[in-house]
Amino acid sequence: GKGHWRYDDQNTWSSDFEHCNGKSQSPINIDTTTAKYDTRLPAIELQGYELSAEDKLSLKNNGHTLLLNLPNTMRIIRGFDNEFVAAQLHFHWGTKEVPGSEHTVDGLRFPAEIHVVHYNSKYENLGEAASQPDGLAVLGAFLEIGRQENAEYNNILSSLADVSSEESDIEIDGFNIRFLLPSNLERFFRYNGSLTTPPCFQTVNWTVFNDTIKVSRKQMAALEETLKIGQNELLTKNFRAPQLLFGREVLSSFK
Ligand code: SG5
Ligand code: ZN
Repeated sequence: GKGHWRYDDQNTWSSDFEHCNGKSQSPINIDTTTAKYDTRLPAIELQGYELSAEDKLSLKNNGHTLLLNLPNTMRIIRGFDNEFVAAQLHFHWGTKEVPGSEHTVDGLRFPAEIHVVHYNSKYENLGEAASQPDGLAVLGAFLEIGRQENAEYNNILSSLADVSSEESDIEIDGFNIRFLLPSNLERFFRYNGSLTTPPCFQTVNWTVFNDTIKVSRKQMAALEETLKIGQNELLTKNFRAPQLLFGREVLSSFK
């Protein structure tokens, strides 16, 4: 019914959610040859990302993604015209056979993608901000497979079995969220887009980092093979197809 949506229904999202038919939708394919180098794009500066074990965070399988709720003390303090407060982070992934990032680069899809969702501090909360034109800033980065285990990602991935059922959540200890993002925050792409899920509000100032994050094959497999939807279905391939640009410009912070 209305309000419910699935990734395998994405071509019909707009019948229940009109914004999904808009002309500034996300994700997109980032064409690095036409991205426009902008010397005035400032590096992203984060504040308060260093959480401690006393900060307890809820980690949830909501049937669409793996979602980590963040305290309202984490901010982007530079990189935009306003300050943005972190609300949650989540992931998009595929299977061992099918990569599952949402953005693609020169037509290439990466194994997975992390999104850290922030809202403009001039609004009360995420819900208020989500429908405002200047409401949201999402930081996105690609996950690839590397030789070594990524210790920082184990803060989340080691608890996956405890949220394998849909709608289950657990409390995990805070840690330095900065380390879930690439070490280089100066090289990124920037464009105006939308939420990549219904209701597809066109209110997101997107930053997609050029550098990737590496996790081990085993860690990626845990993300791909642990979470369930309902009784029998694996939560996988939770990515939306690339959307048309309709004349939008993609900026890059680097040559
Ligand atoms: C996530 O992507 C979460 C949303 C998030 C969207 O998959 O969607 C779901 O899990 C559906 C329930 O987070 C929430 O809904 C929080 C409970 O949407 C928002 O953050 C809305 C403000 C879309 O975010 S994304 O564009 O970065 N992929
Ligand atoms: Zn997302």
